[in-house]
Amino acid sequence: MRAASAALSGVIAGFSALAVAEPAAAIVRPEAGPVTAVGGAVIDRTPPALKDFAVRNFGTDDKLVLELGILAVLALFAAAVGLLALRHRPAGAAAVLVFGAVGATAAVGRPEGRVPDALPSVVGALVGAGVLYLLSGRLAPARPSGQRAAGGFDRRGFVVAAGVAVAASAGAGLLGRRLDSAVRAGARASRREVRLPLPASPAPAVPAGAELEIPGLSPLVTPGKDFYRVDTALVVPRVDAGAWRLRIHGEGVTRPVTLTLQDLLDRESVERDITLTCVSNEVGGPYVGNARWLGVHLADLLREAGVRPPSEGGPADQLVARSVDGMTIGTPVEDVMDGRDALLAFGMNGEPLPFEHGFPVRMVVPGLYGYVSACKWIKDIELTTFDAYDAYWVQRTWSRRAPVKTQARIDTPRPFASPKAGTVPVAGVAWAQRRGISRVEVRVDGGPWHPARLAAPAGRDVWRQWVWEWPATPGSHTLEVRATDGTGATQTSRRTGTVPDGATGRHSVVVDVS
Ligand SMILES: Nc1nc2c(c(=O)[nH]1)N[C@H]1C(S)=C(S)[C@@H](COP(=O)(O)O)O[C@H]1N2
Ligand SMILES: [Mo]
Repeated sequence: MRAASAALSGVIAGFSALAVAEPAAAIVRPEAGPVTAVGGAVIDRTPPALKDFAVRNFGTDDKLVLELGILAVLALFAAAVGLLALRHRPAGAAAVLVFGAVGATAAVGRPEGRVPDALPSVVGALVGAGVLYLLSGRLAPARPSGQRAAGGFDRRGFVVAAGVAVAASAGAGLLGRRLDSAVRAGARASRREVRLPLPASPAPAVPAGAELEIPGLSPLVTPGKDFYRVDTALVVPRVDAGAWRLRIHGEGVTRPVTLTLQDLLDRESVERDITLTCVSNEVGGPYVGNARWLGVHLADLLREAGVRPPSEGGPADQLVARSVDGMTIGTPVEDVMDGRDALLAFGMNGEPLPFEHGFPVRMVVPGLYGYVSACKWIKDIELTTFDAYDAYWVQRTWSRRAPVKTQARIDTPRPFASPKAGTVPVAGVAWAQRRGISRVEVRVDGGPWHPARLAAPAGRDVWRQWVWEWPATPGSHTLEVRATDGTGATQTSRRTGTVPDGATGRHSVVVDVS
């Protein structure tokens, strides 16, 4: 009973510490909360294979799983610290402070971490240590003069103290939520106030027949709420658009500039349909989406700043984009300036960027995987060289350069579906940004390849729907697809993993026709 109460007092102390640290983080910086900070540090140190595993198995929930994991580990340690405090009160309290130090170190050590980011963890740890000290005091054996048996303790006193600690912590936690949403309200209001310009250069008209409208097939344009999300941010940055600035500087920049959102909105805007793909997308995976982006041509801004691409003798071959949360993304300057629609985007599907997708401004570069092109919550662009600097994922064994590989995906039928014998539409999407898709073929059980019918092309930077009417016969069958790009190159059948520069191989689906 005493031991259980001791473990419980450790858990309560941990709870109090977090309940105080989180409101403190809402004031200092949301990312500075101890759980978020430790989670971020874990993400920064996660080997690519494990990160890929997490993205693959938990998708956008990967971060929730990580935070729950951290809380579970913390609860176990807290219980152990409670038991330690039973034997030696100061030692228990000191152990809580050690945890605070871990949180503080993680917070300050994050890419954009500053010394004040230690504050939430420090304050939380002090409160936690105090709570543990008080509670474990209640667990001291009753004095011989007392009425209770030796080895007993002041049960009532403990329950009251524990109740007070829990109630006070819950109150602090609720206050924290309030503070946090107040902080976010400013950013939300600034997003509502953004007036997107009419595009000076509208997206080319989508031809009739670009959308096949087959049940289960991905729509041509992915709605924002369904658009995949891959990033390292445990808390989505909520940038206040009014305070946002973008700086362009570095090697070969003769006229460095700092731009406001209004500066960008006032320029000639460009609207384009561009398909974005993640390098962590497995063959047949979900991390690809197509949106209508609104923004400005990045190349024009770079020219005005004096930047020349390497092919014109410019000294910088790498453009490093930095986000407000410390992500760094390195893009070939040549690619950004070769005439493709490399955008600084502020609109997505007719709205200001959603916070999850980079509000107020992100980069979008057709033909490059997101980790080498699509910096969300961008705040800084530095011109440098690939020799001089490795960006975040490159430091973690991914390739410096990563053009998107040609891929086709079967959307319908789903794996292990059991369609009825007869004509079954096999349909999906194929993409080869910059090159376009010229052919898609399907085969059954390793038999001959059948050409699929392609939807009308909406541009070579846009994925293309396809369908093949399959005369399905009863039994188990394997459907397999391959795409050929606009240069005539057919995607390789060789299977490789996502690391270091994107998966290859053909998507296949097993179905059971009844
Ligand atoms: N700031 C920031 N930008 C980022 C990332 C990130 O982790 N942080 N992830 C990149 C990766 S790996 C991809 S695939 C795209 C995904 O963009 P989306 O989440 O809008 O789909 O964003 C890129 N931009
Ligand atoms: Mo990605």
